Amino acid sequence: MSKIQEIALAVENGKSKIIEGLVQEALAEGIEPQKILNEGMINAMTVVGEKFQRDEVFVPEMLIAARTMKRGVEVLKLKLATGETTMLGKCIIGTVHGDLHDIGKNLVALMLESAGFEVIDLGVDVPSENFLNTLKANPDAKIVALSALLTTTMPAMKDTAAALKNSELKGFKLIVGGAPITEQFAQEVGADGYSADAAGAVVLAKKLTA
Ligand code: B1M
Repeated sequence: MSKIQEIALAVENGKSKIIEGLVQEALAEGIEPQKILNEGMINAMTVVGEKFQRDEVFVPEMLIAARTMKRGVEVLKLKLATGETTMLGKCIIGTVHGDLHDIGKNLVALMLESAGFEVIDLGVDVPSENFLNTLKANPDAKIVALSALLTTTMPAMKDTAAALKNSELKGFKLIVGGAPITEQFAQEVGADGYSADAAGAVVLAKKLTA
């Protein structure tokens, strides 16, 4: 079994005690951090999601898999950082109201930060007023980034986008993403951009603030 397969199995089965060692071993073997992340951990979470849909695993198993992935990402953090030093401006990020998923949002935050953005991370289950108040307190913020993982929280993303876009603050760009979000939905809610993944979110944020 390849190291990537071992990592994927560890995430799938929530083996949080061995994940750090496996990721370190993979790095020592010279496997690219992005490959460890995408082919090892993110793919494993997709498998967990599919098993959940088939009633083969339940919320506790999803939670344990998520914890395992988080520990793995901790090891990758420094390697994923590009080490850029230019300051590109402030970015406010959060997962919208009603939604507790944060792994994807954390990856976007990590990669924005490593690309040179100063990231203000509001966490998960963030009401629209929190985004708005944070933007008011940081009127120089260049990007507001919203994440949603549930179809049931897409309306909260829409409401947050409306609250931000209808505010008197105009100097920021709004970007959105998350598994159920599409380019079309992004346009519907008036976002300035959409990305399907964390790396794309950085490209987008840089383009919008250039
Ligand atoms: Co939940 N969950 N979950 N879950 N969960 C999903 C999302 C689901 C697809 C599983 C399934 O049924 N197949 C499903 C949603 C179905 C739907 O709405 N269509 C689901 C459900 C139903 C639920 C509950 C309702 C289950 C229940 O209670 N009955 C519940 C809801 C709780 C809530 O939020 N209110 C729930 C709970 C949970 C846990 C708490 C147990 C746990 C989350 C723990 C945590 O995040 N700390 C969990 C998990 C782990 C998952 C799956 C298995 C994995 C999510 C994940 O972390 N993926 C997920 C299945 C799946 O996604 N395949 C599932 C890895 C992560 C890197 O990917 O977050 O997609 P992702 O991020 C990607 C992109 O989306 C993008 O970049 C990242 C990659 O580079 N991205 C952005 C994300 N945000 C972005 C923002 C951007 C740009 C890109 O710009 C701003």
